[in-house]
Parts: sequence; structure tokens; C-alpha cells
Amino acid sequence: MVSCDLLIENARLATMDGSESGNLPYGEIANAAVAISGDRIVWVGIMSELPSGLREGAGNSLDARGRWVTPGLIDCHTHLVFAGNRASEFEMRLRGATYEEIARGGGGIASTVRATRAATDEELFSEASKRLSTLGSLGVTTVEVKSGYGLDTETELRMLRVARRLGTEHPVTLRTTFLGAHALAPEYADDRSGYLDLVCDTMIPRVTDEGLADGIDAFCEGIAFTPEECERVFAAGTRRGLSIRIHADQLSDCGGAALAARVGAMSADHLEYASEAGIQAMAKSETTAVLLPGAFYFLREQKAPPVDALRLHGVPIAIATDLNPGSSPINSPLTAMNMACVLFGLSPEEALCGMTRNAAKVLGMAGERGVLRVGSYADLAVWNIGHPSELSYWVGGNPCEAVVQGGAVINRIDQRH
Ligand code: DI6
Ligand code: FE
Repeated sequence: MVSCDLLIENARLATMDGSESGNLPYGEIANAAVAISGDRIVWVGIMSELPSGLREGAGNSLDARGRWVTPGLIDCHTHLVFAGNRASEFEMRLRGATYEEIARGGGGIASTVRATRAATDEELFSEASKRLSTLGSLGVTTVEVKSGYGLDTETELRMLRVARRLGTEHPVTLRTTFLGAHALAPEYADDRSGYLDLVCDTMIPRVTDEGLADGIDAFCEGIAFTPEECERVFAAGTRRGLSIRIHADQLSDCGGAALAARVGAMSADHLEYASEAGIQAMAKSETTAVLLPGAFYFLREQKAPPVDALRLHGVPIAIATDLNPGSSPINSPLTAMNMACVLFGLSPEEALCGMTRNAAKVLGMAGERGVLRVGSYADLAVWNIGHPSELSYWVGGNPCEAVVQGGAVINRIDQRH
């Protein structure tokens, strides 16, 4: 007999999957139901077409009362494990100091590295846990977390272990990325190649032997690592089965976009200064553009990423928070979507697609997550809004009423008013 474990009824779906809805904006299906068996969606469609066996055989049901239901949000680029914060540097910047001056004075990433090295595992876990709970309450069901505030073997490993533990103790799917090449460790200030040896010959083998990372990332930038240095790190990561991400062309054009395409990266992230040639190279590859408007906003950058060129050449666009203490203390996917619209000119539909369907592609989960379709993972968010454009419209507040993660209801709608 056909049956399901959870039936969501009376929903207005934004499936983010044109093929299920005849290409309506947001992949909309009104008066809809979603049937879930185990952790998968087994039926999606108009209520009146729901097979009677599914209605009668449902173990549990959730009446969405006409609310909009979207795929669970996917924050595909965060640095949410770190200790301390940089509010004092924020004050310095408001008094006129620049990000680079603060970094040269021993602040910046180095100050978070000091705090992270000094923190216990428990402290790292509990601080990150609060941030992750906030993301979850705002509809996030999948999140990526990077290391990169340790810059020594033990602390990098500790950050990734904390991230893995977050994934087991929170109702989210969590992917980890090793970012040893985030900045030069202070001990190696005069020995760049020595630090890269450490990353490639010691850290990557230790990280992968322990199964602590799904991907590898590097900060390709004048103030960080050159494309050649990044390529070396990527080669070592690829040999160990890690998928590639890259912080590319955030503050200057270093050829990061072209590098991403050349090495088959899942994504090139930031891209404010990416060249037309770089975007064209990405278009010929499978590399997704991840835009991080929070960092652009918080650092008061002036040059927006080349969104028109990305659209023209058909490069998929994802959006993420970049949640980190230095350049993007943005603990909300919805705020990042708002900024993507206001600062970068995305449409609210592009922004939502960037936090769902295209973000899934970045994490190697295309079609599996970020869309509501038969066979996809049962991650959904229920919203008290009149239209999905409101997810990018309001700044502050939280319209998320319930989340379903892997078929489990996390926050029941009928317990709220
Ligand atoms: N790009 C950024 O904007 C952050 N890291 C990166 O690679 C900065 C992180 C920080 O300032 O702590
Ligand atoms: Fe980042």
C-alpha cells in the first residue's frame, strides 16, 4: 500500500523547480500537498490530485494553513566556528582605520586566530552552536562551515571536529571545508612556502585521514595567497578526494574566477573584481558563483560583482552569509538575501534560488536539496508571508514558522499563533 510518514497539506509551495509547476515563478504550486517517507519527498502536487492511499496512510500530518513552504535554506559559505568577536575593530573602522591597517597592526584575521587557538573545544562549540541555532530558526537546513582560524595543525583539526559535532547535535545537514590557506600563520610570516608545505604535507593528510572535511578552500587574494599557491593547495586536496571551493577576486582581480574554472571548483566565491574573461571561463565549467553581499556591505566595498555578466553567460548564482567575525557578522540568510537584492540587484526570486537550488549545487547536492521534488531530501521551511518576495524584503524579524529537516518536524506550526 502507498503510505507516507508525514503529509504536509494546504501549502502554497515555492518548489524552486520549474519542471514541477509548468515554469511559474518560484516553481509555485498553490493548494498543494507534500508527502514524505523517511527522509525523502515521495509526492508533490495539488491537493485534489493526492492519491487517497497517501492521505489515509499518513503517519503524521502538518496543516500549513495556506502558508508558503519553500525548500529548507542552504547557507553554502560560512565561517561560523570561531572564538571572540571583532566589535572593537568595527569601532576602529568607524573612526577611520581601514581593514588593511587593522590587519597590519596585528588585528584582523590574526586576532581571531589568537582567540580561536586559546579557546577550548567546548567554548568553540557553544559559541558556534548559538549561531547555528539562529540560522536554523531562520529556515536553514543545510550549512557549510569552514576552518581557517587555527592556522596550526591542531587548531585546524579542532575547528573541524567542532563543526562535525555541530552537525550531529543540531537538526541540520552540515558540510565542512578545510581552509588552512586562509591567511599565513603568524609563525610563518617570513616563510610562505614553509606554511604551504605544512598545509599540503601535514594538515591535508591529517584532516582527510580523520574524515574531517568534505571540501578544500583557499583565499586567493593580494593579501592572502597567489593563484599558484592556491593551485598547489588544491592539487593536494584533490589527491585526497576533497572538492574545491575558492575565495576569489574579493578585493582585487587576481584571476581567481579563471582559476576556479581551470581546477574544476564547485564554486568561486565573492567575485567583486572578477574579469569578463574569468566569468566566461566559469560559464564553460561547472563552477557556480557564490555572492557574499554581507562582506561587501560590512566592509563598505564599492565595486559590486558582475551580476549582468554572470546572467549573460548563464553562470548559476548562489548567495550565502559568509558568517564570520571580521568581514561579515551576518547571522541571517534572509538579511543576506535582502542585501543581494539591494546591493547587487538580484531579484527576490534569484536570491531565493541562490539560497536553495543553486546553493545545493555548490555543495554537490544538485537536485537532492534546495528543490521540492519527488526523490529530493525532505528539508522544508514554512513561512508566515504573503509572497516569497517578502523573504528578501523585510530586514530583521523572523517569518519562519516551522522547519522540516530530513522528514522530521522541528518546530510545529500549530504550536505558534
Ligand atoms: N574573506 C573574507 O572576507 C574573510 N575571509 C576571507 O577569506 C575575512 C575573515 C576575517 O576577517 O576574519
Ligand atoms: Fe568567506
